[in-house]
Amino acid sequence: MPVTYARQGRIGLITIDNPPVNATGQAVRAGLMEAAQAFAADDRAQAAVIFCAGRTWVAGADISEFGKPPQAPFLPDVITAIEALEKPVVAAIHGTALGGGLELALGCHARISAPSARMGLPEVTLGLLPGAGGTQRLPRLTGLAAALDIITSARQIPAAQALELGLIDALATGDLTADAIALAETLAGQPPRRTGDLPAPDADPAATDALKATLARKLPGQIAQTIAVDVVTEGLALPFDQGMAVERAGFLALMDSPQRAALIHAFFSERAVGHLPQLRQAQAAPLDGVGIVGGGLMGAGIATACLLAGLDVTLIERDDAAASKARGTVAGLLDGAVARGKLAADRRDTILSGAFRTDTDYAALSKADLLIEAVFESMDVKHQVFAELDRVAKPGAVLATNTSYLDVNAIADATARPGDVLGLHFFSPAHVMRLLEVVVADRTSPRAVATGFALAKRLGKIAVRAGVCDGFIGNRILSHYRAAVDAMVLDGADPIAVDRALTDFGFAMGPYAVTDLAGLDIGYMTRQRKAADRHPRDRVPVFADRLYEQGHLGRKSGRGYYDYAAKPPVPNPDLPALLVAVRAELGLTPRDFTDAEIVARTMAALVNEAARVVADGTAARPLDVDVVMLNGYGFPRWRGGPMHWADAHGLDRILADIRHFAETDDHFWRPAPLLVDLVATGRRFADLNKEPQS
Ligand code: 3H9
Repeated sequence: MPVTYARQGRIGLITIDNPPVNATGQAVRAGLMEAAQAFAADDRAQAAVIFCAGRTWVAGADISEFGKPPQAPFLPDVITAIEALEKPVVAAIHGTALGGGLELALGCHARISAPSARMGLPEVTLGLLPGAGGTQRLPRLTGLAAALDIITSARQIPAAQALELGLIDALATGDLTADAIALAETLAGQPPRRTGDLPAPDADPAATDALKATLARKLPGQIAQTIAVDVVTEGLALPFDQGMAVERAGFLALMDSPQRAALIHAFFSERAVGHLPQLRQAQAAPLDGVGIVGGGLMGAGIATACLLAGLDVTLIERDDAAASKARGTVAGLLDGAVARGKLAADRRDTILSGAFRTDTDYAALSKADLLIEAVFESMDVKHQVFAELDRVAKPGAVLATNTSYLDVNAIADATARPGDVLGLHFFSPAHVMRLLEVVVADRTSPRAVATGFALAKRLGKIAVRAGVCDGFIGNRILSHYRAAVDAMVLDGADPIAVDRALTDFGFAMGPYAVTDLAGLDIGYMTRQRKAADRHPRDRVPVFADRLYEQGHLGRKSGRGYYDYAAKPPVPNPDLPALLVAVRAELGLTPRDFTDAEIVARTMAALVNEAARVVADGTAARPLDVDVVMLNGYGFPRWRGGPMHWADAHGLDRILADIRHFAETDDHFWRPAPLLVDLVATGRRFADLNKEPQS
């Protein structure tokens, strides 16, 4: 039974026990209804407390039920029934009270919380709005501005702040159970204080309009946040019951939206990436000490990520000057974390005087459990580093390379322990970006893979397993869609228009703004590296080479596709002439591209290569690709990732596009066999998302 009712003296005790997070699935809703009735009928009980077993209070509605036929009793009705009870009910909150969980607490007549608890209404992150009274009860407790902030930001507020806002009535000072029962004792025999009976706060149209304008600017394309604002304000202008009806209508409308499906796909995919057979079989190495080789921006970023997570880090550089520079970089990144409120100033000092050490002797790494190499991208250099690591590392230490494209099998060959070697591909800035590709080479042991995933969890990152190939999952797909946008620019598209079309689609940044940020030298070096393998029909973005050769490296030189002397940056005024000259030189007749064609070509290229990445096992499943693109490449979360988007858009339409584009370039536009097969058999990428077997 996920919900039980008992009594202690004159206090009824309702316990929800539905691991892992006490979500209000159908059985919990039915159980709560029954428990409320049992309490109502129990003449000896004069007040009740709702507790949750396990690690948390209710973390929300059961998301896995969404999109399936709804089953009574519905959560708003359950909460309304509890609120309507004639005897007071206290919510005793620990862990996280989220979504429907917080709404359940709001429907209780008093709330007490463990000081460590956190509360929030994260429904908008799932493309929904609070649908069990949150839009109408929360503002009655906290006021309108705070409620709109909590609902639209989806942030979790700490218990102390919840107390200040009036969201809860008390913080437990000792044992939560005892304190909650004591609170119920004080309320026993009194009429219950129903949140729904409290007066609604006054409307503030100017503030509401300003909030909606900010949301439209910050979250282009996303609908849940603005609809939530409308539902809150429209509902509050009506009597409570009618306000609840407005909320229900808004909730159900969003439940049917493609954005809800996409965001919930993202939620479950980010958890499913860790469901791998290797991880079940293996115990990760301990992570007490981490060694890092190389203190450039990447090495320093990885060191900072580890230090912020409380790990001990020893960083090796080639000489004292480089070690001292690396120390300065890490100190600067920690300062940034202090400025952003992510780290207390005194913790920074403790880290720099204790947990963080630099050295020039590899022997200093002899005690580390995990060693991460972040040196120059050259196989010779990597071989030297790994030979050294093999020499000094203790038995069982895991050896990782942060390479973004080199062959991890070949790197492992430099050691006598290839089972301990894997790739850990961090994204820059490594202490900020959430994605970590865990690159599994042919001989990498399950223990090493488990260590990569354990590190990601410790650092608050999302790990995705990737196979060995040039670019792994993300950069390999990126290089393909880069080729598609560059080809459009060669054929007449304006890079600035390409950026705009793709940011309008929802990408965080357009490809040319991204190039400016990374530096045009990066792409230039990649093209140089790959020049020998280039097919005669591969199209070379000569315009990008030309910009680089003229010293325009993007942001770092002040000019690339955009001119950064201006604030905000403007398109590089010399770019149109440069493009005209390059096209003339190549004998190309420019044509116009609509935004729709720009998006269609970009997405077709992306999805086509992603299908190959799945088919050859570089990504375990389509959902792994989605998680990589969402967390490392600015793909719009509300579109669920490229594979989810492709399923929703129609694989047959994408295949038809590819075949159409192939009429003018059948070298680049070759349909991936997996895509052809899925269309032929009427399947979708989602059909391949089951748990991998190996
Ligand atoms: C809502 O409430 C709508 C209402 O307003 C109206 C209704 C009418 N349902 O994240 P973890 C699973 S919308 C089902 O790894 P953590 C999760 O998939 C909901 N399953 O743990 C995972 O399964 P697995 C509003 C859920 O400690 C396991 O639990 N609420 C749910 O890192 C552990 O999860 C939210 O949006 C759920 N609600 O973090 C809260 N939640 O092991 C969503 C989790 O098979 N949840 N699971 O992979 C969270 O934010 C985090 O899970 C939480 C714990 C912070 C609670």
